Amino acid sequence: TELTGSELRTRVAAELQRTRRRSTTLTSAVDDDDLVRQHSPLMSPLVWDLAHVGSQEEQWLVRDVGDRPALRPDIDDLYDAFQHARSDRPTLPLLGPREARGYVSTVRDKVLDLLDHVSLEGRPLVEQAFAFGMIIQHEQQHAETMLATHQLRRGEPVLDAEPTPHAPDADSLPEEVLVPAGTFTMGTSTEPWALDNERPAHDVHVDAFALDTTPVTNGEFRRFIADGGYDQPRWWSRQGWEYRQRAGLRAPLFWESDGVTWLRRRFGHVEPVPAEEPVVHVSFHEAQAYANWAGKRLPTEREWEKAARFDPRTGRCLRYPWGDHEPRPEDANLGQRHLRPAPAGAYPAGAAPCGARQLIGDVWEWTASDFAPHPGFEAFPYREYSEVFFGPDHKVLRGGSFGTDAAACRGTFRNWDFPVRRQIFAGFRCARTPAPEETR
Ligand code: AVJ
Ligand code: FE
Repeated sequence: TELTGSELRTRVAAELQRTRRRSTTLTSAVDDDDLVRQHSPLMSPLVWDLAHVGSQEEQWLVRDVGDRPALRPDIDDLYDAFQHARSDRPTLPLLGPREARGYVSTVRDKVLDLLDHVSLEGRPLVEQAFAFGMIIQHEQQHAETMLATHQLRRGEPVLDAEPTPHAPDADSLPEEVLVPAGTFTMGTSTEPWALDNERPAHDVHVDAFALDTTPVTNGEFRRFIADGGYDQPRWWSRQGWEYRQRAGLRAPLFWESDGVTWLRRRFGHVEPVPAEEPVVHVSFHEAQAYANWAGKRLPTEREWEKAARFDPRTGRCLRYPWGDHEPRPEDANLGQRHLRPAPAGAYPAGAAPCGARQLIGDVWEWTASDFAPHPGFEAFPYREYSEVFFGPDHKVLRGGSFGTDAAACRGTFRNWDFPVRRQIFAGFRCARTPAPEETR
């Protein structure tokens, strides 16, 4: 459904505003010392993320789309993620908290003004307000990054959230769902704000596979730990075992044991690890080791997307597991509404046609696949968004987490990271190649 020009402008303005409220919350919850401090060498200071978001908005919307004069060309380099590693960013002459807040609000005022005047036709960058959608998604992606910084931060809790919904029929769900062999259309050529790496739509054959109905839970992961999973190289790839040894891994990040119970630190709260919640803060290597131990494997990215989008009743793909409508609160745990995953089996309304639950929201799910271009990929609007990351160094994650906003999440959305990363809100579910008699 295409929106008219004025509906589109109204929607863009509302999304910009909603997104900025989130950035403001995440950067007002702590004092100025905490904003400029580095909470982990893996992360930028929060005040860097804030001004970086403004800098990208200035470059793409004020200068490029709006063709207006530059505001702060002198700081382009400071906030270019490719110029400075995250670990070095605290040593840069960054804008302070007050200056950064002033800068992002000045940029935003210019953008809201030009949104009323600029044509939304004639250039690929503005077609269906793409550049605005890209900048909204960019700010939301940094809001998730800032949330991960909050999780790494030591100290008293400063963020609040509602409790998660229950999973009333969790006990009666099958452990796995079966997806029959066949072709489906992966990716998209029609989703207006899809990023370059989600394009174009293309047909892919996928053999029959079984997929866990829900993500692997803390309770299940504890059994892997108790069975010596972290001490047995046979479950790990060679690289995974080397990493496990080097990093001294024994449990997911943020877990600690007093020898009897496992506790976890979550946004400043120390609490018993809840058995029924999807495990989060595990690396690709830990996910893969667990899957091997369980006699299964990680799903390929194609399998994940087919499970999440293919509707065998029509032979077509949906935008989301539940259909084509935007995520509602009863469909998925998105948008930092709950600062934790919901129990496995929650969100029956968000189930995919194959019966799998929680494919969108709760935890990012590691896949077995390297980040690679879809056939026919074209970098747009810049090579540094996706293209420079293609290759065997990055594994694909799918589905979004409780920290991901709906604007930056859909059935085709692709995320990627190094296989050793654990500070992101990542978990996984397992897949399995069924025996021939199971698929008859
Ligand atoms: C798609 C989440 C891997 O955070 O590095 C933010 C998104 N790109 N700014 C990242 C992104 C540029 C990206 N990920
Ligand atoms: Fe960025």
